[in-house]
Amino acid sequence: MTLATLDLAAEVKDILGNLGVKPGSYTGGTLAVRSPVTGSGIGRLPEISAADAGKAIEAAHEAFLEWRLVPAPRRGELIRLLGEELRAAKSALGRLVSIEVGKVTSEGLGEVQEMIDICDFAVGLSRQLYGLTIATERSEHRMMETWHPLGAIGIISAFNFPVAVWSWNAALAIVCGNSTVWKPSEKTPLTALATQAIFDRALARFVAEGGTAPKNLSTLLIGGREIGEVLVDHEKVPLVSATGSTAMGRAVGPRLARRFARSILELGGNNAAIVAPTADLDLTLRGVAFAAMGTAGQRCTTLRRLFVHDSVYDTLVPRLTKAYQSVTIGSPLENGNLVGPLIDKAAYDRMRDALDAASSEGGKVTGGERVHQNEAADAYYVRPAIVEMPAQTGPVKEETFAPILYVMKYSSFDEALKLHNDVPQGLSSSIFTNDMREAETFVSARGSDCGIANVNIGPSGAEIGGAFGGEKETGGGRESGSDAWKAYMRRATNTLNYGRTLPLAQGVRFDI
Ligand code: UN1
Repeated sequence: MTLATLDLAAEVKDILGNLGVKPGSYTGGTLAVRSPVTGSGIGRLPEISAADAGKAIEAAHEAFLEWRLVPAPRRGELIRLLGEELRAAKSALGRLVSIEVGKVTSEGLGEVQEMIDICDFAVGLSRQLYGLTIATERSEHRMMETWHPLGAIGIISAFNFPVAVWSWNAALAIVCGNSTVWKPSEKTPLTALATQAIFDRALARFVAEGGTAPKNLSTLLIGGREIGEVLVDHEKVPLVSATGSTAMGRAVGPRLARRFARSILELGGNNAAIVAPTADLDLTLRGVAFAAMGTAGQRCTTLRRLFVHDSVYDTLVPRLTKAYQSVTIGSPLENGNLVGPLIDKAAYDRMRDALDAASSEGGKVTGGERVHQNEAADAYYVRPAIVEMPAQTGPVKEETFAPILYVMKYSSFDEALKLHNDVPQGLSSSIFTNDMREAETFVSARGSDCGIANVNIGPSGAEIGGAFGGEKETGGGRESGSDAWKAYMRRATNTLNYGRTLPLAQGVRFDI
């Protein structure tokens, strides 16, 4: 089937119907959604007003007041059911992700798998929300810490992981005893509607099993930037987890700080890999290809800068360039294609601007041209671009959300490390080497300055078990695994006196 004859609006209607989404929530409204696969319209969603968004947040706060009283392992049962519902919906929701974002089939399904994985993680976590007992200097006293639910948690997500990012936040926030309020990207509200319907089904099962759960535990707000602002400014929202560009983070961060609310910021990345003289070049080639071209270069963790040692440069770079020229680009719904479309024309324009800027800095560009425009004039398929740069200048220091890989030559490891860290962003990184000194140095205090540092795998495609996030302009937030759950709770330090005297700390006397 060619792109021109695909009827995605009809298929979307079927998928949403099967997942339990009512037609009124995606037809006849003001928010128009296009599929990047064909460029054609697939929905028009009614948007919430700012006043109603404020009321919905109040209701989410009320839900929190009840939900925090439910024991954590019981809260975990709801997330276990969510995981079951997601397993049942995996192929439909994965397909919808592919249609709405343009991800190739295995990546659309992989995104839903990531949701299932975090649910499993959160279920285990629901029995492990623990604090420490700490030695006290006072006799017959005990000091301990307790972790308590925080409130209605705001979630602002980006188009590129339209549902997984919600689940990383929501699964943890909910087992931690919070309610959630979600403002998805305006580019991907249909997958959000589907996810909300799946959540509602899990909640209904939980209640049918005899569980107690408030309405409005998970709220979805469909709307534009002003709705995001209501969420960010609402006094009943103690934490907002926001994923998107550094520009978005610069707008959101100070607004939250002004009212002393917490933030988890997951902003831009400008991820690099170093290819050392001892690297296994077959493995490197595959690792680089997936990390740089996968998801059409639209992951926060996409590989954007490659530092290749001069002893292997002439072996690796021509092979890589060949891979770029032969990679299959086309409908993400067709098996065999590895690179789908960019999200929209604006993304394509930014890619072209970055390539022009790179050329004027002396870069040698291969690829970057549009393909399939005769079949679908409003869809933006591009050949991934590889750019050999004389130095790390101009657009190389910026995040362009497109498949552009800047390649640079290095001769000493220390020089490569310095260049690696010499960008404003600090999300993910990797080194391909079989020299253990280099590998260990890369992950040490004087190595990569990123939140994620890998050896012999690319920077993208993280599992949910580790904490996800980065440093510097990436925003510093951590989501998903490890102890990221602590961000969704408030810590109290408790000192309990079980004696009959009142010794004061630090030897202070106050005898009345
Ligand atoms: C993102 O691009 O917003 O590590 C998240 C990865 C995925 C998540 C990326 N697990 O590539």
